[in-house]
Amino acid sequence: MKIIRLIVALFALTLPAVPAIAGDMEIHHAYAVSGANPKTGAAFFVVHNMTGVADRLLDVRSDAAPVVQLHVTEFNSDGVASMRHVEEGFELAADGTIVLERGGAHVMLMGLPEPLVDGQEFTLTLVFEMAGEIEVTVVVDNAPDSTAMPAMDHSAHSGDHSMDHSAGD
Ligand SMILES: [Cu+2]
Repeated sequence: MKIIRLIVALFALTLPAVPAIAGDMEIHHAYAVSGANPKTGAAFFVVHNMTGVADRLLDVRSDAAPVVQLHVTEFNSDGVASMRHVEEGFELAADGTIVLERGGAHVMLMGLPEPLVDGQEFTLTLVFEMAGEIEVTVVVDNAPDSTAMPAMDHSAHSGDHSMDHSAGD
């Protein structure tokens, strides 16, 4: 009984995250946050290329802001972050993935008339070289560790640095 309930609960959690599928290009975890400057915001999503054909995310458009650009976040040797407009877009291998996430690549929204508030929705149009235009609904979620971006399995990296101190004493 407990297991069935758990499955139902998991299914319910999964429902809002059903990926938008268009031409086998899957877009997951689309959400946005307000920037430190309230006239700016950033949007994130994950693209899985299931088309079997190499592609490129050329551009992203939206009516939500006057200026919408693909950005990467780069760190200099002093660890200072800066953002760069990626005019050439992001390469997407056949069966490849593009991850836009906090602290990394993102869609930059500039000149927002109003700050982005939780629950607000807007549409992004992703422009692919091969797959064409795909519209994605983005939900604003300003929570620091947004549930819109479920934890990916990065744990594999951290587990391997097992301490060797136990052998000596
Ligand atoms: Cu940016």
